[in-house]
Amino acid sequence: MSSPPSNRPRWSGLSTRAIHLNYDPASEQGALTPPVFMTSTYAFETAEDGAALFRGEKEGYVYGRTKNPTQALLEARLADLEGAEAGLAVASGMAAISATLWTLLSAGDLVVIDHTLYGNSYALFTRGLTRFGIRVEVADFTDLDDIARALALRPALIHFETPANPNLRIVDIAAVSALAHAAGALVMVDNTFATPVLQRPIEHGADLVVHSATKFLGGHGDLIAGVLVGPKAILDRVRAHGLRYLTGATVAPLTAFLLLRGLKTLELRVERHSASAAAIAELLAAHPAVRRVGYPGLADSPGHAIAKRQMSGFGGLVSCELEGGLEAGVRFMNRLVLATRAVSLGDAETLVQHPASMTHAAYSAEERARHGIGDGLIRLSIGLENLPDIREDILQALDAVTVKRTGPARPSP
Ligand code: 4LM
Repeated sequence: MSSPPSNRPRWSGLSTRAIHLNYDPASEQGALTPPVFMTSTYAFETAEDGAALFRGEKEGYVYGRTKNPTQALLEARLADLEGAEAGLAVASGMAAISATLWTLLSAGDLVVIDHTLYGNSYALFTRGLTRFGIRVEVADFTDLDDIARALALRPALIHFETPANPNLRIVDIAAVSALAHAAGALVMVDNTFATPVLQRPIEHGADLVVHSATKFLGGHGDLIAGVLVGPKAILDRVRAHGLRYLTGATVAPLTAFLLLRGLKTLELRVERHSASAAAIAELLAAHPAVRRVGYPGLADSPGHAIAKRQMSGFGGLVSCELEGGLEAGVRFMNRLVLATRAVSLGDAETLVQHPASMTHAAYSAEERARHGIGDGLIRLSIGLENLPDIREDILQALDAVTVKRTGPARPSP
């Protein structure tokens, strides 16, 4: 694949860079769309060349488990969008997190995590790493005193999500990063819910950013992939160890191509997801059947002031608890017609799921209760359908579960 065309300016617009960065059609016979390199291995000109590539004395492609030109273009664009030095694309979000942890941590090290994470991320830390002698401390990252307590234990790394899955809690990236750096810890942030369109954690002091690219980055519910971006020295190590032999979790060239395509419309899509989600959050907050709404864009939500500082919009996810609790929540989900009952998020389709029994089932019931993931919590990923249709679907399902008032009917005027 071509190197950055030297005669082009460095565009400032996020979509412009997502569409054009590091590719010049002239270098590929005029092809508008970058070719997909469907190859597993690469020819060495001479045996000596091959040996030099293996020793790392020569730059180039060797074998598709660690690098492919389609993947390299994707990685350059992802790093650029997040304001990072380097990027790495892998087979899933879980692969991005695990390849990083297996590379950076050793037995005896301590990691501090926020208590509200995607269920399998939480399981990887608390049930997976701990089997190999890595210690894990859970803290409340919205409470700086609790973080200070955990940082006094001298972790090698801290990890959190903001907005967090599933309840959209907001963590102050700048404040937490400053405390962690003072304690000598690396800061890793899962930016899946916000995407670089709305939030770039490295600008606020984070060292490493991971994504489930399965979600908004891909955007069409047709791929599984993950991303890590950060300093080149760390990314080189994760590629050479975490990807090459600790996980072998390579992204397929065709998946890298679909992600490059997804990035071209990322900004457009995220803006639409966010605008519709904000409207749905308002609608839910005003509805008598709804007890609580989780959406950082609501002026009275606990993380609103921090979210306004570190995000340029509030994203496409909304959570809520109904007055009738779990039972009403299940009836509400089953009544939806347009919205699809499914896990995952960031797709064109509006999706609805029940975290306690689905994405966060890896937490014990006691952990969920302690960590603010209520049994009645419902998570909506607001899609790209027209807002009046999404609205109508949600309203009809809410009306079906609204407890009808008993007593005499109001006299007609
Ligand atoms: C879901 N989430 O919530 P892969 N980080 C975050 C996530 O939400 C996820 C991953 C990592 C959901 C999947 C079913 C914040 C996943 C893991 O699924 O391995 O690409 O990403 O619905």
